[in-house]
Amino acid sequence: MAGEAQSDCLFCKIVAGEVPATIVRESETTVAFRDINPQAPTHVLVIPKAHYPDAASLAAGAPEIAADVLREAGQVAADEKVDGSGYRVVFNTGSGAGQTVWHAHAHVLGGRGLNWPPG
Ligand code: DGP
Repeated sequence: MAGEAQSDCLFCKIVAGEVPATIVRESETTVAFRDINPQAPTHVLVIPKAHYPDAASLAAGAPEIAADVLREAGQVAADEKVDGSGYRVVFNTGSGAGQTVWHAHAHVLGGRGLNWPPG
């Protein structure tokens, strides 16, 4: 069923506490933790606790939780004090766009200049 934890999903395991992560924020519906391979001084992933494979399926299946993810992304930026200088929220969606973990997640990147267009 949509939203149910998947036994083979790395981020479901982080939600369950079965895989360690440096958690920086948690809400009723979301968890935020530091990316294992940071691409900027601040690189935090915000994920829904419920399993949706990507941002589009999250937005379609649980729009209120998608809003929670975006709100938490903004809170991470404020906590990390990158909101003043500017930060980026990225949902890689599909393997062609670089998605490698099939549990929806927002990358929150900041603390350095960010080029546009992205690579
Ligand atoms: P994406 O490529 O958009 O699917 O992003 C997946 C991100 O997940 C990638 O930046 C690296 C991060 N990641 C992968 N495995 C782990 C892990 O075990 N722990 C943490 N904290 N991050 C991970």
